Amino acid sequence: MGAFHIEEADRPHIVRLAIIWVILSAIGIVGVLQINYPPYDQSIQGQDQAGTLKLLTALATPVFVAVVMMVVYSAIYFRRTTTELVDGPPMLGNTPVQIAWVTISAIFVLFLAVVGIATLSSENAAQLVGAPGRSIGTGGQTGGGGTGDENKEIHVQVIAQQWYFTYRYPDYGGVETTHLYLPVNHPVELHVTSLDIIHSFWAYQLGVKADANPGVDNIFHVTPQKTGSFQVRCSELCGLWHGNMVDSEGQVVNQSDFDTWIAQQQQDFAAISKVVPSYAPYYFPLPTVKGS
Ligand SMILES: [Cu+2]
Repeated sequence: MGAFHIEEADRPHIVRLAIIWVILSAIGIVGVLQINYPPYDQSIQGQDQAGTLKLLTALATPVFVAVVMMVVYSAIYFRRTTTELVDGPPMLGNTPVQIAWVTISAIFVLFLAVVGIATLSSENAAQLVGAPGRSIGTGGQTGGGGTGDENKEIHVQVIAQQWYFTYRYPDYGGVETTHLYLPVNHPVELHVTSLDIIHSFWAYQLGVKADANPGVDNIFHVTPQKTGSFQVRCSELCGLWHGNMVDSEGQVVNQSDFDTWIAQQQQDFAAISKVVPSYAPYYFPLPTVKGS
């Protein structure tokens, strides 16, 4: 019991460990900051997630280095050379060690809490988790914040079922497709639902993962900021062909390509859109569309 005391013989070890720790931590932090973190930057929201992951990895690096360093160092310098078993000095009741332990841990945890709260309260995170009860097809101004057509969110209904996704565009007469097309730099409001059992819509590169529950209109926001293809898969085990709910043909395209594509879709869908409402949570695709 009593004051923390460092044996004279231990000082070189402590100095050496401190130097090794600082050097390896610095190298480690520089190294992990070079990594391109998932879900990358195809959408503004995905970029935020990647930034948070990068920060947390950098913060964890000194802790990881300290643990590995002490294990390796101890294995090298303090390995048992005699057959005699000797207990080390007891740590229980060592007040300075306890205070240091609690203080350092508390600083880490509080810092992470502040970073986490700041990230979650940011506009982009708020967009991504969405707000319940918003009606669709009314030209809602959520997320984009602007009043002009440029910033008006495009609504897309994501309909999951065993075993594929269908997408409907209520702003364009409810046209329907099995591959998700989105224009670049344009806020999108996703309405995720399911026709049968629980699925999960996961557009990994866009940073969107949304539960698809029957009878629930789950609202998410995303703003793609890079053109290119992306993958959509189901991330909720939903039966025999769950693995079939993967689609690599999602596309983020520029505005004119999107306009051309949606015009073509509207033409193809014209006959159907006369009898099917542009949006309905109870909507079921026509049997002929299934499996296409
Ligand atoms: Cu599934």
